[in-house]
Amino acid sequence: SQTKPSPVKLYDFHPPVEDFRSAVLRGLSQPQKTLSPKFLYDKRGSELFDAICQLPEYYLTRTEMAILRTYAEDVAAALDHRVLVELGSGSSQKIRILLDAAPQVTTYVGVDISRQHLQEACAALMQDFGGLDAIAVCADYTQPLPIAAIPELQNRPTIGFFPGSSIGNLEPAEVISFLKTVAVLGDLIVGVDLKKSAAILEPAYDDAQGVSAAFALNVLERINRELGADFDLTQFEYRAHYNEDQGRIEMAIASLCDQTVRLGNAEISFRQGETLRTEHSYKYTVDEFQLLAMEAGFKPVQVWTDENQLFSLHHLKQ
Ligand code: AVJ
Repeated sequence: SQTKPSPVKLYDFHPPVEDFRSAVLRGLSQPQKTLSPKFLYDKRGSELFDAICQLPEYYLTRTEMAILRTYAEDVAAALDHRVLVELGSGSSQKIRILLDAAPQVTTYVGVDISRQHLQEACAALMQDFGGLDAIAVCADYTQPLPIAAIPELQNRPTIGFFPGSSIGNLEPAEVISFLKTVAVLGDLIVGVDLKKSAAILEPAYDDAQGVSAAFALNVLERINRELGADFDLTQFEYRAHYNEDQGRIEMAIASLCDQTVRLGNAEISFRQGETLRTEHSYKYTVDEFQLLAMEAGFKPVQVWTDENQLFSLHHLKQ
């Protein structure tokens, strides 16, 4: 059957792409070698992350979806007639649960730095939800949203949707500044992973099939391919440890020997056992996250969780 291409309106703010080479060189020159988690998501990395979301050990995605389905009516009521603004438009499945339950929502705005993925997601939503206007905003949502330049967001009540515990990659102090930045959206629905035992957390981040390890180690392959480095992947291993004091999973790549890696003209040395940090994934109790939200000026009004208290979905108001 012929389908007409949906006219997706695009506001393109041309988010600057940080120079991968300089970011990697800078990160690998620090005493604690560090890479930003955003570099994990090249094409292969995004595929591996999708695979992580299907793992039996990775409870986050399926639990958040179950919460959305269970409390769809309540969440739909929280959306009211607002313009629904999704920060990071990767979770089409989740937004669909919300839109199914909230036919009164007539405008969806997806904000993402990946232009093509975003436009495709918006087009698909317009095809599947009759009467829905889906607007693509290509921008970095960690930076102040230029809402003055988006007529659909002006003089209309909005609500931000930030699922998946993506907020867990931020340090707690960064969470506060991030929430202050997105406060222009008014209300917020945020998915946050809950604190729980290391016996559940560690396998979720270091699964039996080795997908989490492949996801982290893929960044070394990316550096080899894109920056002409010579990381020998057999000489590194992935580690995920729950730091209970800090309330975070610490993900890193450890060097299995003393070695020197060439990166273009630079040389990077690793001692045996030295780590390269790839991610922190923070976990919060409901109270801890509500306190952070209050420090950013939000009023926590509602929280939905699953019966096993694995995951939380917060409704924050201005
Ligand atoms: C995308 C940040 C929510 O921390 O659970 C999953 C990333 N890394 N397994 C998480 C991740 C390894 C994920 N977030």
